This record gives sequence, structure tokens and C-alpha cells, in this order.
Amino acid sequence: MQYFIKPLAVSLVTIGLICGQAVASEKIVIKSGDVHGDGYPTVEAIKYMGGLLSDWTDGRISIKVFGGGVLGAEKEMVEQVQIGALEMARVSVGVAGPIVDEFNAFNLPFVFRSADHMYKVTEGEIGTELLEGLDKGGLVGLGYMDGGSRSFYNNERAITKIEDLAGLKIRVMGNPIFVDMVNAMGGNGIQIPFTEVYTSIQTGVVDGAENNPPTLIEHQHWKVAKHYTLTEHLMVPEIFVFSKRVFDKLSDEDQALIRKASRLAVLKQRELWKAKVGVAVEKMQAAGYAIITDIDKTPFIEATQDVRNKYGAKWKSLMDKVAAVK
Ligand code: BDP
Repeated sequence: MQYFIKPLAVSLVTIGLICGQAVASEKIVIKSGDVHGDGYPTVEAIKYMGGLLSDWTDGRISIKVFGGGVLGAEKEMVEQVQIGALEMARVSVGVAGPIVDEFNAFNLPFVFRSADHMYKVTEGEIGTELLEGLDKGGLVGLGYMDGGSRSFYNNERAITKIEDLAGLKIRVMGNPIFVDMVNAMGGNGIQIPFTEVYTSIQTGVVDGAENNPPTLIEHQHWKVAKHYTLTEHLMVPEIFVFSKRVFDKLSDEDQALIRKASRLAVLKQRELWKAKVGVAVEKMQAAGYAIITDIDKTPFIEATQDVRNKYGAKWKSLMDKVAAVK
């Protein structure tokens, strides 16, 4: 697939700079990619951010969201942002580990105790430092979004205890941590790009996957995977990032506006997220889709201790700091 789109913002800003100064009246259209489509909280929050920017600048700055994965998988979108061919992307922290290694601390199972714990970590000193670290990867980390909790779904059998996962082929995001995580629980973790998950389950390439309720429903995975169990083994935050190449060429005022709008987009997404999770669960239950909520998580936590030890040892003090956030 070709997903090269004219880097509009880059060219406009460049024109201004060639003339020796930023041209305040030049239009800046920020293109932003997401694997989710309209109606999904991350997409709607970025559109909201675009609306704010547009209002504040009388339409001079706006955002155009390219959702539904039309710009490629998350890893590819991040690469596009790094080179400045795409201005912005909203991705899972799951794919940010290769850029800022410490982000992998957030990718370990059962690290966050609750959504509140995750908010406090991401909004506090730890989260801020990690976002700033994206700079070395050519990215400006604008903020975190809520990706809820991820749980297993599959087409083979209901998971009521850890033994039920034995031998199941489970799709995971592109990061070896997630493969180790599933394997530690007795399953067989397989990395597959998000856009191929539905077909992979449908055709039996994998037995299932793991994700949050809104994703399960919005991407129709529940139609091909009958059993969903709220193991809630992962709480992977999401981030939205801006191309540093493009950002550095913007005026200080425009950078400040983008940062201010980002902050409001973070809060908006949280609000939209909470509503969306409730609706997704209700919709599935009303349609007679069985969701197993009563599950003893202790064996899952114990089985993954080695994974936390193996990867977490590298960031021991960071992990301790995360755990100490009350
Ligand atoms: C969804 C995240 C998205 C990931 C996807 C995945 O919002 O960023 O790409 O999971 O599993 O929950 O790949």
C-alpha cells in the first residue's frame, strides 16, 4: 500500500522559513493517523483538538485525521512521523518500546493497579520524562490517552482459569514482551499487525487475540471470537506524537497552541473512553455475547512474574517508582 501524502505542513512552514521568517498567515494542515475509525475515542479526541486549534487561529491551523489504518500499521505511521512525511499519529505504547526502551515498563503485564494508578503515573514525573525521551527518536510526545485494559478473546473455548489458555494461538502487538507474556501463561503468542487480526482469527491463523472492549466491538472481532474473559492482564497507555522535524519549524506561539490543545484532547479522550467502554460492554451483553467477568487473576499474575523480572530488571528503579505511585 502506498500511503505517502504530500507533507503539507512541512512545505508550508518551509516556504515561510525560506523567506526568512515564519509566515503567520500560512495555513497549517496537520495530518494525523490512527488505526481506529470515526467514533473511536482516540480519533474523536484528535478531531476535537483540531477543532480547538482551528477556533483559536481562525482556521489557520487544523487537523485532518486519517483513521482506520489507511496510513498503515502503527509502526509504519511512527516511521512516517519520524521522517516528517506525516505530522502526527496516535499509537499504542506497545510500539513505542523500540524507540524509548523504558516505555516497555508500561508494556509489562499487571503493572498498573487501576486506571487511576495509570493516570497518576503517566501524568506525573515518570510519564512526562518518558514522553520527553521520544525526542531522541525524532518525536514530540504530546500526551497520553487511555487504552483501558486488555483481555483475552478466542474462538476455541471459554477461559475460566489459566489452564484454559494452554496451547491457544493468541495474536499480540509487535513487541517481544507480549509474546513472552502469553507464552508465560501457557498460550502461544504471535505478533500480527492490528489490521490483520480479524481475518487471522476468522481463517484460523490464530485462535484469538487480546484487547479492550471498544476495540473488540468496533473492529468486529467479537463476531469471530466467541469467548471473552476479563483477565485485564495489560493496561497499555496510548500516546499521540508529533513529528519533531515539523514541530521545530513552527513558531513558539504555534507550538504552545498545539501543546495546550493536546492537554485538552487528553482530558476529552478520557471522558469519551469511559463512556465508550460502558456502551461496548452493554452492547455485547445485550447481543447475548458472553463475557466472563468472574475470574481469579492471581494465577495469571503469578505466571507472568518471570516476564516482569526478565524485562523489569533493566528498569528496576523505574518499576519501583511506578509501584510507589499511590
Ligand atoms: C488497540 C490500540 C491500538 C493498537 C491495537 C492493537 O488502541 O493502538 O494498535 O490495540 O492491538 O487497543 O494493535
